[in-house]
Amino acid sequence: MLRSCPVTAGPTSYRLTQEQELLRDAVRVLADERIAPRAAEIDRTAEFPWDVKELLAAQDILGLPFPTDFGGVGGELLTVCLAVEQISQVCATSGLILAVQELGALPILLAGTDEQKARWLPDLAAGRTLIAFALTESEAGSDAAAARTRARRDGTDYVIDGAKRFISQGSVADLVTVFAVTDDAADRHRRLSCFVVETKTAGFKVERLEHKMGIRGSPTAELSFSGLRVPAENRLGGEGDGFSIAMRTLDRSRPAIAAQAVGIAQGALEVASRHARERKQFGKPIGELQMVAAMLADMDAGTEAARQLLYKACVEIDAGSPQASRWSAMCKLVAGDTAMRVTTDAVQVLGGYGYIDEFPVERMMRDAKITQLYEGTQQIQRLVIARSLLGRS
Ligand code: COS
Repeated sequence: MLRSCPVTAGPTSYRLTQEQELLRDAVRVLADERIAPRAAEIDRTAEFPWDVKELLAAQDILGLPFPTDFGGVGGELLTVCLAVEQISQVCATSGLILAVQELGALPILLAGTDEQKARWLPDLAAGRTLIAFALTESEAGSDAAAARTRARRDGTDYVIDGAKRFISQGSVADLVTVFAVTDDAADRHRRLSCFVVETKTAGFKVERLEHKMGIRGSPTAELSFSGLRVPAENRLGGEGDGFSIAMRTLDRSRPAIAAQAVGIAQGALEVASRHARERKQFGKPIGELQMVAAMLADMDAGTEAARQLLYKACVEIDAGSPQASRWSAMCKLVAGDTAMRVTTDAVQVLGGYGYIDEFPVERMMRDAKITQLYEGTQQIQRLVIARSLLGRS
């Protein structure tokens, strides 16, 4: 009988290496000792935590997405995700600093020439510069191919005009990978090209920052480009390659959002478990009440299932699975929904205490929501998975 479902390719099992376990534990300690005490304030002030960025740079954590040839310390997806998970367990905004550094740089990693890599990656790997990823526009969100920002060829330059919206860390980045239309007449998936824009270039402007429900320390910017000139050497790949570069980037970047989600869920589970042991009602810790115990058990099982799917997806993607889009979409879908459910239940376990900012679970619940929205909504993840299962219609 003909198989109708995707066959799992690449390694079928994995185990964290000793190095990965050491890294995970070291990042965990750093997050607990240095980042956790800052998390509530970062959320309250909604200011980008430059001190945390410096800490991640000094500890070589921002170098994790980059190969050693270009000044990084690895480039393995699983390792990046382990670090994002541990940091997000205490502060989702801080976890996003690493995830966005990877997201913004992926177009260079995937489509850059060796010269382009040598030009930009060592500073990014050292955390001397930050990078953002600018695909989304006000009228082109899920339908990324509908972008309208233009890049017109002018001699040895391109001139970019247009605007991008919802750009994570767009206002603090030194570089932005920008997707712009170079050929309006081309097929809708061949219209876009990708450029590395230096944000100090004339014509680049941060129009405004969004006021958000969660990940409040991570600035989400609206950017505009007005007659902004970039040399043709800043184009990644060929003209018309932009949509493909964006999709291949998202295949590799969505797992880091899944890692952020798993971290948030684990953080909330830990607060709820501690509370269930300490809080007494009816003469005993509430964790001994079966209804509360069952909630905690479901939260734990769900978080672990999301984590295992994430790690497996990372290994498959790193092994070059032809099903990379499917793995990437599946882990983000499952982890994002798990984070939302687990944090909501954590608030429930804490009762009234969960609803006030004396405990971190209300922040975690607000932070969890974004993982169901960005880098493709959960509906887009389902679309990607269904297309992989059923083919395109
Ligand atoms: N890798 C490489 N190529 C890909 C690809 C991938 N993961 N996904 C699609 N493509 C290619 C297809 O092969 C197709 O090529 P051909 O025209 O040569 O056949 C082309 O791109 C168009 O693909 P498709 O028809 O699937 O494109 P759609 O316009 O239907 O869009 C979705 C597909 C919806 C999946 C895509 O637009 C998407 O991911 N949207 C969400 C965007 C997003 O996540 N935004 C958040 C930004 S970051 S915060």
